[in-house]
Amino acid sequence: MAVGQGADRGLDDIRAKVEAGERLTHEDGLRLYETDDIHTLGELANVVRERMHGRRVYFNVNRHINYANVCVLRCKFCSFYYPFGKSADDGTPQAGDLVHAATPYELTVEEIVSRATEAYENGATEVHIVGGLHPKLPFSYYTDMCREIRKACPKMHIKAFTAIEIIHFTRIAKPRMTVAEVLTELRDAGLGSLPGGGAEIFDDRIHEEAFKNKVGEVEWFEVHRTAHELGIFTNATMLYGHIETRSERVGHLIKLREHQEVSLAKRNSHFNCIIPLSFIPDGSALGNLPGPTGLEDLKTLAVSRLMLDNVPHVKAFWIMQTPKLAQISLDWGVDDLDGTVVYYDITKREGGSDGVTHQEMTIDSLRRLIGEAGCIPVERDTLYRPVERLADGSWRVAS
Ligand code: V47
Repeated sequence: MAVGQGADRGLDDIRAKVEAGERLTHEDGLRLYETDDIHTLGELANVVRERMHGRRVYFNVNRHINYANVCVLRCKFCSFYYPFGKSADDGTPQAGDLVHAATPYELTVEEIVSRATEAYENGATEVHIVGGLHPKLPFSYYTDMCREIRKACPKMHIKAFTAIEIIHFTRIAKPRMTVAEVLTELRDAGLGSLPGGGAEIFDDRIHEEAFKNKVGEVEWFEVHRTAHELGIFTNATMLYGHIETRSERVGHLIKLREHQEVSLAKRNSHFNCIIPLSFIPDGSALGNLPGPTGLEDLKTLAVSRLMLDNVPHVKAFWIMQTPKLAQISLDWGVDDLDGTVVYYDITKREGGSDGVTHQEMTIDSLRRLIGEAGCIPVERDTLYRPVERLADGSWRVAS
């Protein structure tokens, strides 16, 4: 059946499960992907989303800071990294090189704090900080960064460092530290929660082909398990639309669901949201691939909502899905938009290699996107508590 030819009755059994709140299987997930009936898929995802959140759509006022692009890894999907060990003056990629950024950079702690402070003064409630695996920066760089931001911006939530960076810190710390020790030290310095990056696709084949020198799912889950045991909330991602199959995506979502099940039952915190990241090929070593279409984006967001029945929020990161599709996705299971962002170095959809990293959405445009979609905009903090803006320009977490 082609798109638009009416309801796919073959999904009736899945509809019955969704309406009864029953868990979907791997096979159900694949059938949802394979249907051409995009409308029924959206409707089903919306049943779950409305059961959890009604018509509310959350957004946040944040600032992303990417502290360094120098990296010991060479992930094929990444156009952000500058290979550690290559001198700056031969930065232009040569024949035979994997594609990568042309210029290395690393920010000082002072520069990071100054960017965070500027964001804080402009009303940001969160700073989201990640970067490449830099072999020379000491662990104290990261703890100082958190401590100094905490001092300068007492109310701002610091969401920082993917699981991959946390594992890197355990190795560069002198003496070496455990994941729990690293997380505890960062938390003492001001870290609030962990973002979901670095998950990619939990599958050995994809790991081998696209990011084989990076730690894989065992370590990614170890970090998130430890964080949840320590009561640190985290997010989860899935990077889709490169060399993985739909079945491998569904497998990835089920692994997250199983982890979440244990965190909810036995640990002190859990995943707050899943962020499906739409692959942007431009400038990466997989730049020959076409990347996902809009319908594949919508399907992936909807299937994520339906498979991850125990994760509260599904976030569209408009930098990757585009603002227009992110708006439409609010009827395909998405209840959360990140965010005002302001600067983002890791990917850029158009003109990716022009070096311009200013990518900003104002509060008014976020509210407009959400309102026009027939939804109720709710500004939230990182932990999904509603934020109240006061007449004097300050903000507080609503009680
Ligand atoms: O870890 C890298 C991915 C991630 C590309 O937790 C790419 O709230 C698409 O994790 N095309 C970083 N994706 C972004 C991320 C994130 C974003 C917004 C919110 C949150 C959160 C987390 O982006 C990386 C990697 O998985 N990525 N290259 C690319 N070419």
